[in-house]
Amino acid sequence: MKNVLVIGSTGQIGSELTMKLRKQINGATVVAGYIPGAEPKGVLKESGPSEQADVCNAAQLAQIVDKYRIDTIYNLAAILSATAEKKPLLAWDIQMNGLINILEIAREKGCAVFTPSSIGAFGPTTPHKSTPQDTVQRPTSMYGVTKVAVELLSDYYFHKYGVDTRSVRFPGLISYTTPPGGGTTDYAVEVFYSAVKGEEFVCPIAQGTYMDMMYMPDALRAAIEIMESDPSKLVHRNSFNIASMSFEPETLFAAIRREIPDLRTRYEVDPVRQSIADSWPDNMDDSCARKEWGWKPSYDLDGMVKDMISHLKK
Ligand code: VAH
Repeated sequence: MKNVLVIGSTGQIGSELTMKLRKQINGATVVAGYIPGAEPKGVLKESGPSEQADVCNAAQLAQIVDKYRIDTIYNLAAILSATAEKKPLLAWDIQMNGLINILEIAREKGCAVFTPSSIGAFGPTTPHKSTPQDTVQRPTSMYGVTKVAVELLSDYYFHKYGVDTRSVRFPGLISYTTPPGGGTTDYAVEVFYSAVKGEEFVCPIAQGTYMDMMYMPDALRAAIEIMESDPSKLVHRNSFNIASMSFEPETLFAAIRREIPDLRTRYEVDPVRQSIADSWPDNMDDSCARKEWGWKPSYDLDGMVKDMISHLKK
């Protein structure tokens, strides 16, 4: 990767991935793509080029790819699961019409493409424990429907046109830089802010609801390592299960209380997010990612909790 376009560069993943790519790849050009109203600010703006990049504007994307001779596109534009239930057509438009624009440009101009999938690509009939790499995918949320279609369309462009598409199924991502918006797993981020502010946290997800989660540094490393891996070793492409930890709210709260003992919590279950969470796996089997491109997480629950709290306290 030398010249990279990050679409959605001011979102939860994009804001940190853009900075990591700029630091990690010597001499790289990493273009921060954004939409009006979500312009890059501060170090994200000052540390490299940024361009308005609306996934639904193919001409605009093509012009950026030509201008910077982009060889890799990270497509991180998405409406997350809970918001997608409120705006299903917008989610379809961004996730699907946006993706076909990107894949057509990648086909014409020879770019590699990373469009993440998610645990949201599984549904109630998927095996919940040690969810296999290849299994039933009948999601019941619009977000999940788009993620299965993202996986299938990305594989189609690889098999039919040789476009170098690769991606991972992200667990719920936990970070302290840019809060997520409208996700089912967001509770696992929001509770940290309540804990450091000494506020009671009202949890929208019921006790006992297990979901795969991952600390952002591991997620960013996965997104880069898969794109830099040896393609001849890839049996799968879109998208690899990757896992690091699985917990239910009480387990997370207990880990936080080991650092902040007076954390107060109570439950007010949000039926929309709860039904989505119930349809998702408890934990994924990521043996294919480990075998085909050497995936290995480096943060466990306690390591993540300590690092999150130390950064948020600053
Ligand atoms: C969501 N954080 O909750 C996102 C993600 C795996 C969950 O897709 O919608």
